[in-house]
Amino acid sequence: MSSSPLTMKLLSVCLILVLMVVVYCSAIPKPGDKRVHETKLSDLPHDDDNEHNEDYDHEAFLGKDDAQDFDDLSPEESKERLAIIVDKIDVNKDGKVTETELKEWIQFIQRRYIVTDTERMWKEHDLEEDKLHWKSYMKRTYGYEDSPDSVDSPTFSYKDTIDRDHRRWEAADTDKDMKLSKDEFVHFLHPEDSDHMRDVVVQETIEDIDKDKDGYISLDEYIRDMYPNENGEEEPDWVKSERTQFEQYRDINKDGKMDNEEVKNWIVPPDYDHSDAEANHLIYEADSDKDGDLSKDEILEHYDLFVGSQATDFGEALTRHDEF
Ligand SMILES: [Ca+2]
Ligand SMILES: [Ca+2]
Ligand SMILES: [Ca+2]
Ligand SMILES: [Ca+2]
Repeated sequence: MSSSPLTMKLLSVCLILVLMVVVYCSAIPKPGDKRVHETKLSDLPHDDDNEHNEDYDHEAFLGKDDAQDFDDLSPEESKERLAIIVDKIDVNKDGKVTETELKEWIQFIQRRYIVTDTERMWKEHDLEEDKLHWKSYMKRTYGYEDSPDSVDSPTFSYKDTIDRDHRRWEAADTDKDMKLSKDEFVHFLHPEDSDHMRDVVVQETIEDIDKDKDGYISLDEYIRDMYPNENGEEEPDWVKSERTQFEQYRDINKDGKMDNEEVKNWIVPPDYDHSDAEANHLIYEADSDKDGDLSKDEILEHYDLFVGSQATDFGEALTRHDEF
């Protein structure tokens, strides 16, 4: 495997849980639970023990909400709706989907997700003159607006998480009026997509993994974070390959640990574009005649790569119906 961040497996699994708690439910998060690892197209891990996760592709291609809708359709219905989407992706209407068209579509889906997610969260907060005050955020998220600094404060037990939120808040508050506009709130919720939030994201990652608090991520800390191995079992191959990853690619200056710059390279690699990688992957998988583009027939033939259906997500669809 290459050093692509998509191979981060368990880290991404942790992130799903974290985002479910923090972003969607807005429930009170457990201290230290919130971490952003990378700019991703889905909260799901892309590769899981070398098995490709098709839900990741579906969410990258459709967005989370639509991807779930497709999972309830019959294969025929899924294909019908996919055919309509293909016409939208094929912007110049030449009957072929090029890699560029596919990449732009994936980016559009990603932006749409961020906008709707922000709108949803924004509505949940009490605003004053269309700005979110830190105290309202505290009250909505932690139940109280009291500062966590005193032992008697009802928010004291969340001090670490609140301090972390506050640091992220200050980074997102670009005009420094201590309130967040909706645009600033986007960066607070999705810091992984903004250049000016990168340092905060890097800091959050280091703090989570750096158990001995020396400011660096050692090989041991890196591995323990992905694979705690409390029973002292023999490491599976993917963990061994993560060790090699660390030694060969993550620890650039070979001093046995990752510093700020090295962590930044890991979680926000300068030369890595997720939408590019995903478009490339989808074309590679579905381009039967190997001409570099996807015809509608090629896409429909590989429909389960792009969208789900009852046939591909049968178990999952059942689980979801149980909720109603
Ligand atoms: Ca502001
Ligand atoms: Ca350390
Ligand atoms: Ca190093
Ligand atoms: Ca083709």
